[in-house]
Amino acid sequence: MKVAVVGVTGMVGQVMCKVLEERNFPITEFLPVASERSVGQEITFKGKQHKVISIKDAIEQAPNLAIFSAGGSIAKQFAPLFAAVGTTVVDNSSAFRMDEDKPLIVPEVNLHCLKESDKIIANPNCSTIQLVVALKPLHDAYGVDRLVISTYQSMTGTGVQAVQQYKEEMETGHATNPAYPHPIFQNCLPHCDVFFDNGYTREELKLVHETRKILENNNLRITATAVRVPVQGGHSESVNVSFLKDFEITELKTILEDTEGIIVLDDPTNNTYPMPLNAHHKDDVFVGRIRRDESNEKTLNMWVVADNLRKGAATNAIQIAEYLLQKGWLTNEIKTALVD
Ligand code: 11C
Repeated sequence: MKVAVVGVTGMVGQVMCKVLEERNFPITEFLPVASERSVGQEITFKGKQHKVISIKDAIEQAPNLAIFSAGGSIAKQFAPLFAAVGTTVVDNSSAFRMDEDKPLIVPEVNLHCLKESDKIIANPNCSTIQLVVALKPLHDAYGVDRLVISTYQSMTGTGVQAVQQYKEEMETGHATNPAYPHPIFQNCLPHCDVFFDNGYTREELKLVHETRKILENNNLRITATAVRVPVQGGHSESVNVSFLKDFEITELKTILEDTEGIIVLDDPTNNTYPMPLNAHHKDDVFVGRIRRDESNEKTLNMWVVADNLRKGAATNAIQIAEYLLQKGWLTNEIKTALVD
């Protein structure tokens, strides 16, 4: 397998390399790709040094797979060029997520939406991924009707500049090149990504639209408030779910416990509940504080935590790639046809 990681020097790109190594993805040729200013830089992958190449050079090599974490405009421009040479692209940006003809995939939830002919596959937003992993088994059992979500999102979702802002504010009280319009050290901002005219942020609307697409129900009623918190380990979400059918809380917990990819941590008497510190560097989605909403019928409260750079980005993308590999769909057929 010839595999390109596009955006290899970024925060998510680096985690992608780590996850590819850890999961021993069968790579015979590794193509680290980044912007022109990083070309020639050395990257260590599986104990060997590799020179970063340009995206155009990578397309010429027609890899079987290109995993993108390079932002929406790079993805829009270059993912179709990779697809045209037969490469399958798994893209972590928002560029293609809502395109009707592009699948938006969380392997625990909707692998059935993938087809052999899909050449550009979208990886959802981190806050959506952990939400739908926790919701899917409950949706199957009781039918989700309405969701009220409040997120507590790690600074790593913004990137290196935000983590740097936090460090400088902590050390000197002032950041030289802040990522946010306000301090993040000892603060929290009800503001993730840009605001739209309706008063919601792009992050909040991603939660609405991506969740509907992945759960294949455009009638789901969803509302969200996304908050940035001075945390590094992962994103947390308070999720209030109203179901169509009533549930029994012990049965509901058992359903979550029996679902692959979910770890239930829910023992309030021993102060046991999910926290971003413990989710850091892990691939599971952690669920706790599972309790009935006593103010509303058929409604549940739960707390969902995951490492946003791993399950929320890199791991999810690589799980998609593993499925494509297992199906035998990373064949680079177009290129073969051209060469023949
Ligand atoms: C954040 N969820 O935490 C964002 C980061 O659409 O993939 C990822 C943005 C995206 O700010």
